[in-house]
Amino acid sequence: MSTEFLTLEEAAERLGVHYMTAYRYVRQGKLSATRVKGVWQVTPQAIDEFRQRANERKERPRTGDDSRRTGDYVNELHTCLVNADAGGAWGVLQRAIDAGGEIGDVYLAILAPAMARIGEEWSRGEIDIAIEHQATAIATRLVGQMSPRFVRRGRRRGEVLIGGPSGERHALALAMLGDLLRLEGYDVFDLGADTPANSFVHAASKINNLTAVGVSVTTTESVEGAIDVVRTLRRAIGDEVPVVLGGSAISGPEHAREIGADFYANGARGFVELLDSITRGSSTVDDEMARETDSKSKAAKTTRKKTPSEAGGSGAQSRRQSDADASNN
Ligand code: B12
Repeated sequence: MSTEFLTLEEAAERLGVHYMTAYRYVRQGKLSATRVKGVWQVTPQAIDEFRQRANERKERPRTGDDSRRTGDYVNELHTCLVNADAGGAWGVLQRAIDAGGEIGDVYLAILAPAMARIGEEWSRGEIDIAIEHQATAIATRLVGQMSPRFVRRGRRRGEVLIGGPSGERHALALAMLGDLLRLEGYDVFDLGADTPANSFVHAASKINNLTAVGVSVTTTESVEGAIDVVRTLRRAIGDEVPVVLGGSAISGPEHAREIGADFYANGARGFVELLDSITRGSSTVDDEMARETDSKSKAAKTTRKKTPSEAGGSGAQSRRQSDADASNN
């Protein structure tokens, strides 16, 4: 029986990571490989085992020490943000990264919960809006510093356009969402907040293989703007490209459908799962979502109008929200 071996470059390609990342996995003992005459050899089985362990890590509930630790980071970051201590805030994130946490969790389990707490304190009248603005300015700089770490080389999984409609001012959420999609190998075009409907069309028409358009709706004030974006996009580019709504002002799939969108995605990770199912079909998506994926690929050929029941795949999304995302919304 002959055993197929992959070079480390090929293994990196399969894992969708840079060669040096794959090399680090080998050095850390996370990816099994043997060195023969100076050349690393990796078996397909080792790749499968690596992926399986990575999935298990993702699914493992955050309990015990892990969650206590994450909670500490949130507390420390919150203190730095409300005290306008930008250096301290960066230090907290740096420590979380050095401790070997998943880079996506630095956003979803640390930065987003710290911001959510600031939002709650503002809404209860405990802190002045000036503190919230100052904290947001620092958080925006932190995201700018973190952003290059979310760039992934290797196979591209699709192109995604995201933005907030007119009246929507929550640009920070979009910046974080964009990075989280990049981390998964998507090319992201982020229009930022308060984008007129026609500008969504302009940007969409310039992207060759657009996988989906994501519209962020964080406050009820921007729901009208979202309706306008969906309507204008449909008129201009038909229904070939799925329009996905997300953000805390969208209550779920029904709400997204009322606005005219194809899907609702729950948080960044829900969006990634949905995009994955749109781009390649996935064994993890349930039947409902798989049907929707099928109808989407057909729609690309026939550009027929979708019925509301076909858009029901979004219901599946809401059941797959990660714990981390739950704390954001
Ligand atoms: C910073 C902030 C602001 C800043 C925004 C500046 C900026 N550059 O972004 C400023 C000061 C401008 C602001 C203004 C307002 N804000 Co404000 N703000 C916040 C705060 C504190 C943090 C937002 C943030 O970035 N969070 C981090 C991100 C990552 O979390 P997230 O927004 O939940 O995003 C996640 C998901 O929702 C999802 N998601 C988001 N967009 C999309 C899009 C798609 C397609 C998908 C799939 C997923 C998705 O993915 C993200 C990651 O998982 C939140 C508190 C909070 N809970 O977040 C309040 C909050 C959002 N704001 C709130 C309010 C009420 C307002 C104002 C109306 C206040 C006012 N009276 O003026 C205005 C509205 C302005 C407007 N028209 O948009 C409320 C919203 C309540 C609601 N749902 O209606 C919140 C929740 C505060 C609160 N607890 O009451 N705000």
